[in-house]
Amino acid sequence: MKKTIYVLNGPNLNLLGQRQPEIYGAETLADVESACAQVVADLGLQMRFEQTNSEAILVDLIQEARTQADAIVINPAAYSHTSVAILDALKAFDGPVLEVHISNIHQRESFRHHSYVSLRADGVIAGCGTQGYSLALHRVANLLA
Ligand code: CA2
Repeated sequence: MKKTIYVLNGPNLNLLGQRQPEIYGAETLADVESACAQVVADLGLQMRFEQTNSEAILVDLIQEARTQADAIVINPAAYSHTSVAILDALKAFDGPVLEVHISNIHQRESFRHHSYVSLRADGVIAGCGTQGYSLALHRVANLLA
């Protein structure tokens, strides 16, 4: 049975590739999903890839992952910097959690420097562009092996 990775994306990431390419690059979220699907297949894993603008839906997906997933790769977007609810949900998940930020949040406004999610994440990748998802999936595969 293949292990399952939930790849979760927070608010406004549906706009990837449409605005601010100098910060987030030119790839769309559909491009990121395709790249992740290829990596996951190469690693012998399976994934569910989701994006939502809703904090509540993100919490629901993380709760669902408790029984349906072996690991989580999450770009919580702006909720990284605000959401104790997402942190609490991730704390109830037993497997590896990798946090991804496309941009280097530490090089940006000070309010982006702190992430609640990092308190739970087993690893954080920031500033590697959309390649960060692939890096996170490789790390997850190592942690699950
Ligand atoms: O660098 C990242 O991946 C972020 O998680 C992206 C979030 C931002 O709030 C975090 O501080 C860092 C924003 C995602 C919004 O993405 C857009 C993409 C194109 C156009 C507008 C927004």
